Amino acid sequence: MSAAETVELAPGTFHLPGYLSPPEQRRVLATVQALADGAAGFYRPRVRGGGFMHCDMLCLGRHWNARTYTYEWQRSDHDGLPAPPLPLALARLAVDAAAAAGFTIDPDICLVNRYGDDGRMGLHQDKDEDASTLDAGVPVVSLSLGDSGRFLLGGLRRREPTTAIELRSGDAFVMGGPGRLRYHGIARILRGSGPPVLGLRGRVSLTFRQYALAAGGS
Ligand SMILES: O=C(O)CCC(=O)C(=O)O
Repeated sequence: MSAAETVELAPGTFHLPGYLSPPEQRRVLATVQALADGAAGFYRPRVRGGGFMHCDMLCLGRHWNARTYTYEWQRSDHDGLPAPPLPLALARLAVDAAAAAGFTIDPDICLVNRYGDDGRMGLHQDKDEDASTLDAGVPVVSLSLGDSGRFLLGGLRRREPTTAIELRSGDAFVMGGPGRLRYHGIARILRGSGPPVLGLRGRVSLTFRQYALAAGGS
């Protein structure tokens, strides 16, 4: 990890530019690509209104069901396969990024999002984890790879104004404590802005979460 700075943008909301070094980015991407090549790879989720999301997803540890907005062990809204386990090496990166922002997390879920040139994600809160972690403010930690994403950071209510932040390849972002339930989204992908050496077209983000405070919480 090579974070030169930790920028607190709002209470509990931290941007860690350049958190992953180029070799670390390559390692994380290689891990994601190996998982993507497995039986339960990326797929395009369909949300409860019937439309498709504007990114592909690959859920590790637990699967996030885009129809029910709940976590489950199998991808019941897609192919019924079990969610692949979350590799320890990835989880450790999230633990360390959280610690750099002053938080602790024992991540057991990672949602990997893959955005093409026209990828985006609407403004939303991450609130489908168990109340025990939400109430404790256990953070969501994200890592970005490839092209930059224009990240929108809002407040605790949807109608509050948003601030745009460019998340570049290698950046980490942490929302915990009073920032845990802030609205956020991805407005657009800045095509061709990623480091050429990574060889990734588009953007990949990994967002780590802890489902419940008690180990093995259901
Ligand atoms: O791609 C990102 O950086 C944000 C992803 C996100 O908001 C989410 O997975 O909930």
